[in-house]
Amino acid sequence: MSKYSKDVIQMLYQYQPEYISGQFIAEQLSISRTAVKKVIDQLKIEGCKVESINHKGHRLIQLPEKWYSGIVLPMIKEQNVFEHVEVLETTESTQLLAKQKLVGNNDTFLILSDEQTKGKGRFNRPWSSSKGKGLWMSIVLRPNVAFDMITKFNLFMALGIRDAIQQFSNEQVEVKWPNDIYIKGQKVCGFLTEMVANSDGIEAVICGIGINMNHLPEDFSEDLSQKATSVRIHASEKVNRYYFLQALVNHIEQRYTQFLNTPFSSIREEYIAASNIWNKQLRFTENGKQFFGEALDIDNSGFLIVIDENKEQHCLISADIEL
Ligand code: BTX
Repeated sequence: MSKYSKDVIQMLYQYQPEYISGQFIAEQLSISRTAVKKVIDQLKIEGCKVESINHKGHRLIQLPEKWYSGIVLPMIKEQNVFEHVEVLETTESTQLLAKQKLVGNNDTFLILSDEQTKGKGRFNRPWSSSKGKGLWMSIVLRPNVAFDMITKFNLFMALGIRDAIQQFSNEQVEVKWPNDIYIKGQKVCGFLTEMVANSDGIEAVICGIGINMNHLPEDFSEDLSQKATSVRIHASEKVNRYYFLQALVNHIEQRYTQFLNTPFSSIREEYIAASNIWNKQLRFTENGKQFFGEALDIDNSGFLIVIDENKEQHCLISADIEL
């Protein structure tokens, strides 16, 4: 990617639907018109829909499929939650990178990658993050709260992510307590919340979010084909990842404000109604131990109340649940 492509695409994005001349772009970026033309030709080769008309200039007629930091940055900045944003073509894991980048500063930020080569789920399980199809990102926030609020944070984020996916899905989108989002019994998203804390409280929360966006059924590997789905599979058309990202950040911002200002009890009913774990036999794994049972309730602290086959009640803070 050319050194100037970020700036050129940013200008095209910010001026859309207007045309801007090559001369104007060249002046703003202090480069030659030939350099501008080269960048625009390259953007077109990469699949950007840029219309160029003699004596009028260039305009972006549609948001591209590929991630460009020149578009993501101004889009996210409008929403005020994150101080900076990093957009990568590939990385091992945005979560790993976010944990490295939060050290020695107090910034809030978002890292997005088109592909992860070693995406991770909970307990170090692999998270499949193929190129171009999904939304693989980690956010770092700095809530000034005690470390035991992390569970509550995760519950609010679940609803934020659910809300965003629901905006694009024709089918009902459900939360599988505590870390997954499902559509019609298949996993469309997995997320996890980690933290860095000291005795005064939380220094940073790192929330990693993986959403299968434009996968078609044949895009999933054999082991995932029965259990995974994508937003696209349940939407009317291919999802533009920029519009989705904008909606997601918007919902995250709303739920984050709610998390900071209200107790879990204020969203408890909503969370229960959005959950897909009721009235069925479930297999639970808690600290390596397995048992079968039924979910009864989620209490005001966000703990899951479960009754096992021996009629014994459990109060779970986190667990693996198989539907
Ligand atoms: P989890 O441990 O609940 O889910 C992992 C399990 O989900 C895997 O064992 C596998 O069975 C299944 N799985 C793997 N990939 C997919 C997929 N693409 N779609 C559906 N099911 C899948 C949930 O962990 C938390 C996942 C967080 C992923 C994000 S992506 C951005 C950030 N970076 C990173 O490395 N992780 C997070």
